[in-house]
Formats: sequence, C-alpha cells, structure tokens
Amino acid sequence: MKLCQDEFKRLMTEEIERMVREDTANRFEKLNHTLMYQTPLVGFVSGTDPLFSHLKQVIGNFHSTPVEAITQYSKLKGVTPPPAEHVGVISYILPISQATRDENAGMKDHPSRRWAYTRLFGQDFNNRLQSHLVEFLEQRGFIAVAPEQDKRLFKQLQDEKVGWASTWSQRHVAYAAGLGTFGLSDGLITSKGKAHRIGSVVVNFPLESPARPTDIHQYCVFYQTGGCMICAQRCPAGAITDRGHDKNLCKEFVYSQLSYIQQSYGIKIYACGLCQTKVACEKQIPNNQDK
Ligand code: B12
Ligand code: SF4
Ligand code: SF4
Repeated sequence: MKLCQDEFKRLMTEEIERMVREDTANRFEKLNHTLMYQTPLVGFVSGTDPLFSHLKQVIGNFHSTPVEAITQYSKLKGVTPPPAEHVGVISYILPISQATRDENAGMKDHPSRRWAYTRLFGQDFNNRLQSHLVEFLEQRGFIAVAPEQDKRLFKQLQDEKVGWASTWSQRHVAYAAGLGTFGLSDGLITSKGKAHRIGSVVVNFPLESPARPTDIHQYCVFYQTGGCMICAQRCPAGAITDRGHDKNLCKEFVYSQLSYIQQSYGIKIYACGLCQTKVACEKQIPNNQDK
C-alpha cells in the first residue's frame, strides 16, 4: 500500500478513533454501556529517533528500541526485518471518561467501581485495539508489532537502578511521540490530562519525529513552580513526595486493593489511580497558577 506520511497518519488516527467510538469492547458492559474512554490522542515518532537509544541509559539496556522490537518480531515471523530508517511508531492515549474520573475523584481510600472496571475491561480493550492495529496494518502489507502485546518481546522486571520497569514503557514512547510530559506522580500529563491508558505499535513505515518539550516535566506545576503537589495529598499510601514517586509503596497499595475490589465490585483486579483524579492535571495541562 503506497501512502504519503500525512495519509498514513490520517488512516491510523481515523482507525483508532473509530475503534474507540464503535467497538463494543470500549463500553461498560456491566453498567450502562457508556464509553470507558473518550476520543483518543494519537502521536507518531521515528523509530530511529535518538531518544530511543538514550532511553537505554535512562531506563536500562533491557528497554527495547523500536528497531530492536520490529527486528526481533520479523525474525520470529520468518520475514526480512525492515531497514532501520523505515521504522516508525504510533502511540495513542485513551482518556478515561468523565463519569469514571468524577466517581474516582469522590474516593479517598480505594479506587471507584468504574475505575476498577476500566483497569480490567479497559485494558482488555487497549490490548484488543493494539492487536487490531497490527492486523489492520498487516492486512495492508506492512510488518507491525505491538511490543507490549507480544509475550515473546515483553517483560516486566525489577531493576536495581530504576525499580519496577519493563522492556517497553508506554509512557516513554508516548513522550517520544510528543503526547505529554511526566508529572511528579510519574503519570504522563497530556493535553487531555493524566487519567488515561496508553498503547503503541511499531511499523515499517518511515515517520518523522514531532517537536516535543525537552523538559520532561514541562506540564507539571510542581516542577515548574514548586507548588501544587495535590497528587501527593491524594495518595493514600504516602508514595508521592517532593522527591517523586515511590514505586514500591505505590505497588504495595495498588495490589492491596485486590480484596476490596473483589468484595465491593465482584471482579479480580488491582487498581488505584487516586493520584490521577481530583488533581490539577486530571483532564488537561494545568495552568501554572493551579495549586
Ligand atoms: C511497572 C508498571 C507499574 C509499576 C511501576 C510504575 C512506574 N513508574 O514505572 C506500579 C505497580 C507502581 C504501577 C502503578 C500504576 N500504574 Co502502571 N504500569 C507499569 C508498566 C507495566 C511498566 C512501566 C515501565 O516500564 N516503567 C519504566 C520506568 C523506568 O518508568 P518510570 O520509573 O516511571 O520513569 C521515570 C524516569 O525514567 C523519568 N526519567 C528520568 N530521566 C528521564 C529522561 C528522559 C529523556 C525521559 C523520557 C524520562 C526520564 O521519567 C519517569 C518519571 O519520573 C506500564 C505499562 C507499560 N508497558 O508501560 C503500566 C502503566 C505505567 N501503569 C499505568 C497506570 C494507569 C497505573 C496505575 C494508575 C494503576 C491503575 N491502573 O489503577 C498506577 C499509577 C502509578 C503512578 N503514580 O503513575 C499506565 C499509566 C498511564 C498514565 N496515566 O500515565 C501504564 C502506562 C499502563 C497503560 N498501558 O496505560 N505501574
Ligand atoms: S497534581 Fe500537580 S504536582 Fe501532581 S503531577 Fe499534577 S501538576 Fe504535577
Ligand atoms: S496509584 Fe495510588 S498508591 Fe500509587 S501513587 Fe497513585 S495514589 Fe498513590
């Protein structure tokens, strides 16, 4: 399929938006069938963007570059890997619905029902969307892989230097694609806020990198002015301080919610996300005057 870059971007953006709008898997089946996610944000970045090699220093050598991911995948598939300069990445943000954000904003010690449903069924939809995009691209003659979806390529691990991490960090990929910057809580602040989930696909289509803030904390009020820290006040585990986010305390709390969620909402999943709701950056890039 011969497409120019703008046509490719339009094709992918429209398909992601269509899936979010029309796929029944993006609906609260157990509630009122409303949408779990609102209109997505879609970004693109070159697979050879130097940021990806830099992430090997920031995160660790175990973190894949897009070229490594598609090369490994091509070899497993038995096809010739594409030349590095033909590799591009599509990243998207799935903003969590207002009803869910409002419900979680009313919680203090546990995640709300809709939030827990979105963690479980919303991630199922996110997995499905990434697999769909791979199929959609492969049907059009491309080689495509969603690195987090392919269990041969993806691993979560605990690293000595950075703690809990993985071989494909969706937030770092979304930052590379110009979709947002990191907040004090570690959440990615985008033009649609910080309450969202992320997905991405690597493809053999050359894409240009976007302009993006060089300051990785540009949209966080705390890092810009020293104020705000509402996310820290929201965290029931004390995991957020002016030194950042303690992943161990966070993980312990998030996993401790399993029994509450099972007893209260009847599903087996862990979740929290209190630091992503009732905060200045919940649904937008906050104004630096926000406290
Ligand atoms: C491991 C993991 C966790 C761990 C650790 C989180 C972490 N900070 O890494 C624990 C269990 C604590 C966790 C908790 C939660 N998680 Co989680 N988790 C992941 C997972 C599987 C991997 C993350 C990873 O690889 N991190 C890599 C490490 C290195 O990232 P990091 O330490 O945050 O990076 C910092 C530094 O590298 C720094 N940095 C320093 N120098 C530089 C320089 C440059 C150039 C750059 C770019 C960055 C940088 O930037 C970061 C911020 O400080 C991802 C899915 C995925 N594949 O990405 C989901 C993911 C991060 N989780 C997600 C969510 C939603 C949650 C929870 C809200 C739980 C829930 N759903 O209810 C909480 C929120 C925690 C928080 N405050 O953000 C979303 C985040 C979306 C968002 N809104 O930001 C993700 C992306 C899942 C998804 N598919 O959407 N999670
Ligand atoms: S709540 Fe405030 S301090 Fe926390 S991440 Fe958002 S803007 Fe930054
Ligand atoms: S997810 Fe929950 S425990 Fe983790 S930092 Fe946010 S509020 Fe704290």
